[in-house]
Amino acid sequence: MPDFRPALLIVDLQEDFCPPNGSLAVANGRDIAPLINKLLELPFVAKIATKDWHPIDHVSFAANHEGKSPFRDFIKIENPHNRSETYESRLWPVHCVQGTPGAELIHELSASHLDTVLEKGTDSRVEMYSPFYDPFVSPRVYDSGLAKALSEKRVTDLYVVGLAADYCVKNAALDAAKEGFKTYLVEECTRPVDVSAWPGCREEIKASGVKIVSMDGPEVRRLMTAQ
Ligand code: VGL
Ligand code: ZN
Repeated sequence: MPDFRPALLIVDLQEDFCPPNGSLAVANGRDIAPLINKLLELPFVAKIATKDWHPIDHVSFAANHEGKSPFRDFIKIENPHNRSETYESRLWPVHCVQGTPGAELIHELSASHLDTVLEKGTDSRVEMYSPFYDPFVSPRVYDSGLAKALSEKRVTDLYVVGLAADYCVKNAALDAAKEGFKTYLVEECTRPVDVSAWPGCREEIKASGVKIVSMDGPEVRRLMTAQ
């Protein structure tokens, strides 16, 4: 039997991404907590939560760009080390500012079961949806060390859940697959910002090699019998 060393990655399950008060609340975002708590009871070799953890001058906040509106407007982000590498990124309301109540993990999450909490999006110059690294490639600006930490624990399979399905969860899953982990997105344990675009986004995630699985499917059930 090949090694099966599963890890759980809970992405950005924070107050600002949840109703009723989150500044970037994802519809029904809080409802996924009980199912994620069930996953936290299972024998993963690592249980990691990420926090979006922005400085107040973060490039993704519309408020930091005169005349720009959150959700509607985009901005060109340049690689701070190579101004010819650019891409268009969506602007957001101010959210998950370091040390504020909105940046806290939601209290419904059984946080005592976590072994690591990783902060991301801390460089004000770059957007970082993925908890692995920023989207620039020549050169990369920021690496969180997550891929290294997972390989040191000899993780083979990564189960990804959390918020938001179409941004940070998607990018976490895509990078995990790229890093060579067998990657599963547990669909009941995530919610998208943009519900109408989710079917297309879901196909894109599948096409990247990530398996979209269900709480009562074989990929989760096998964890209940794993040693
Ligand atoms: C996220 C938008 C901005 C996420 C983070 O966690 O999906 N989305 N920052
Ligand atoms: Zn953010």
